[in-house]
Amino acid sequence: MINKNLIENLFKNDRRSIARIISIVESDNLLTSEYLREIYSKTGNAYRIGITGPPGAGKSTITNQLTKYFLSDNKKVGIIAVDPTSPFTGGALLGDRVRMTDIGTNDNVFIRSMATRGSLGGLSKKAVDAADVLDAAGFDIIIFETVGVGQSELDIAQTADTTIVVLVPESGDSVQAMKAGLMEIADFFVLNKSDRPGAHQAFTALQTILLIKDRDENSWRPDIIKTIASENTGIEEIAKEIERHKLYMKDKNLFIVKRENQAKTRIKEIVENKLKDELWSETGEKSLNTSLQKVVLGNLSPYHIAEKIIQDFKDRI
Ligand SMILES: Nc1nc2c(ncn2[C@@H]2O[C@H](COP(=O)(O)OP(=O)(O)O)[C@@H](O)[C@H]2O)c(=O)[nH]1
Ligand SMILES: [Mg+2]
Repeated sequence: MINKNLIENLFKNDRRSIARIISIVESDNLLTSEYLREIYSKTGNAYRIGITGPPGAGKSTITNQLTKYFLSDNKKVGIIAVDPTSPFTGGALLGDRVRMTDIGTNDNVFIRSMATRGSLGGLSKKAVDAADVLDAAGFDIIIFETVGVGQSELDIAQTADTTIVVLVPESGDSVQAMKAGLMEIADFFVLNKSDRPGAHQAFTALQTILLIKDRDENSWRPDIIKTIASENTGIEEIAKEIERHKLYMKDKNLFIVKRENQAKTRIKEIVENKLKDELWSETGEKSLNTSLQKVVLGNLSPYHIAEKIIQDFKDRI
């Protein structure tokens, strides 16, 4: 059963209710769909920014500074930090938390860390669900901070309206990023740690890679913003580039298309998850287990068993 009071308080931006509903969304699948259905009409107003890149590139520092910038513009900011590379739960982002304490105590900021518990795929879904909760609670901006290493982080980044890829001057970083698929998802790049040696060469190398990419005259061209996040240098430029990208999308009617694509991906994921859950609910799992011996002894092929399980499933629904 959902708690209507909790939802009423969520709409009033009550912090405890926000935290409570995000916890429910993180842990309980059945209640999740009920809560998300109930709050959905209040979502869609927050602008979603994805910040991704290799560990240590300065994503948390940028998130922190950018949040301060938005706060000075009277915006409410929700932050969802996802770090599946860390084996710890909750405490995974302790370092980030310490650094974020100055914004963490602000009433107009809500920070949620999500570490990996079980599957990575589930993590991106939960992060997006949590973003809906923050959206419904009235946050103007939602920042996803994710480590750019695996498919799941790419998924999360793609649910953002503007995706920023953070790189640093370390040799080969841009080549690595290209391999990891980060180049494809970046609406623009931030070359952080521009105080480090090699910053200029890294900038030129990245520029060259971007030039090679085939784009027609009218399409959006990802820019590169140089920053020294730890000194708050270049943060305003990031905010302006986000705004420029947002206006470009609205201008070309791409914003709606982007949101439609996000909805499509999400609906597909929900359908697939629900089907999977139903499929492997008791009977499916049982019929699988009873068939294993036949497969191992060579009597029946895995394809044969799979077809039978699918047929049984179809008969059941
Ligand atoms: N030299 C230098 N260090 C930075 C800069 N930005 C962040 N750092 C430092 O780099 C380290 C990693 O930053 P963090 O924001 O935690 O990176 P994340 O793992 O991408 O979130 C921290 O010690 C930061 O203080 C910068 O522009 N220049
Ligand atoms: Mg971080």
